Amino acid sequence: MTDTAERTKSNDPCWCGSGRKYKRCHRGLEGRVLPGRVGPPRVVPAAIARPDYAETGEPARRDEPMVKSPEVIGAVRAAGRVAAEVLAVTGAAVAPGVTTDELDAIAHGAYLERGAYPSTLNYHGYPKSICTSVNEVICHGIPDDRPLAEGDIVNIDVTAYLGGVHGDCSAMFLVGEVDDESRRLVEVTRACRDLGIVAVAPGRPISDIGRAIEDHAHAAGYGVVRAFIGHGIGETFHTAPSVPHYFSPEARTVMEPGMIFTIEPMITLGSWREKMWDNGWTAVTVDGRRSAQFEHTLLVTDAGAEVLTPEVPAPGG
Ligand code: EYF
Ligand code: CO
Repeated sequence: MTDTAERTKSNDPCWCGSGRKYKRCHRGLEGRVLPGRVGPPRVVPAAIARPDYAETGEPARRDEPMVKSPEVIGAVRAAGRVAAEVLAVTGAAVAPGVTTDELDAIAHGAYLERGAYPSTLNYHGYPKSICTSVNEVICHGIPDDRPLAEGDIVNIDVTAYLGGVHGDCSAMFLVGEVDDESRRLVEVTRACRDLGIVAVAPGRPISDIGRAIEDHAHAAGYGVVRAFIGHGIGETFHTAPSVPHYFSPEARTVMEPGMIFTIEPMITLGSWREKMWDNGWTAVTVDGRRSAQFEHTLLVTDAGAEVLTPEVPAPGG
C-alpha cells in the first residue's frame, strides 16, 4: 500500500482524482494492475497484405481443414518464425519504466519490417498489435500508458499474419528483480507448456495435452485457467481443434500429422477463475494473485511435434 492510500479515509475523495469516494474507487486495489490510457491503433501501410477482418473487425466464416496442405504448413512456419522474432525484439525492451504501449510500438515496427500484419489489430475490434498481460492479468491485456514496475512479470503475446496465414506465440518477461514465488510460477508455466508439447503425438487424443499440463501444474500447487484454451490456427486465427489445458474427456479429436494448433497454458498462483475488466477484453484472476502464460504454435508430425514458433536469441544478447 502506498503512503497516499494509507492516509486516505474511506469517505475521502480518492487519491486518483476520479472524484469518487476512496471506498468506492481504489480501496482494496492497491498493488493491483489497473487499466491505463489506450492510444489509437497503429497504422499498417497498404503494401502489407492484411487479413479479411482488418477493415471490418469481423473475420469471415470459413471452413478450414484441421490437416493442412504442405503449402499452408510452409507458410505457417514462415509466419511463426516472424512472430518469434517480433517476440524476441519486443521482450528485449522490457525494463522498469517502459510502458506497455511503448512495447506495442516496438512490436508494430518489427512486424512491418518483416512484411507482416499484426494479427490482433482489429481482430473482433481489438485495438492493438500485441497483448501485454501484467501480474494478475491472465490474458488479452491491452498495451497502455502504465509503466512496467520493478518486480512485475509480463506476458507478451505476438501473432503475425504473413503469406495468408497466422503464427502465434507468447512468453513471460521479468521486470528487474522479481520475487522467488513469481520466478517459480514462470518456470513451472514454461514447463507446463513444454510438457504439453511432449504429449503431442499422432494417434493420441488431444485430451492427453491438457492432462500433462494439469498434472504438472497441480503437483506444483498451481491452478489451470479454463476459460481460455489453445486452438487450431492457419488461414484463420482461431479454428478447430480446441485444445484445453486441463484434462477434458470431451477433447476426443485424435491428433494427425499436418494438424496445426497452439498450446498456451495460463497457470495461476491461486484461483484459476477469471473475471473480466470493463473493457470487455482483459481477463484477470478473481483473487488478484499472479498468472503466467507461455505459447507456441505446433505442427503434428509423424514423430510428435514441430514447434513452428521456435525461440530466437534476443537481439544483442
Ligand atoms: C475476451 C478476442 C479476445 N484472441 C487470441 C480476440 O494471441 C492470442 N491468443 O494466444 C489472442 C489474442 C487476441 C485475441 C486479441 C484479441 N483476441 C475475442 C473475443 C474476446 C477476447 O477476449
Ligand atoms: Co497468442
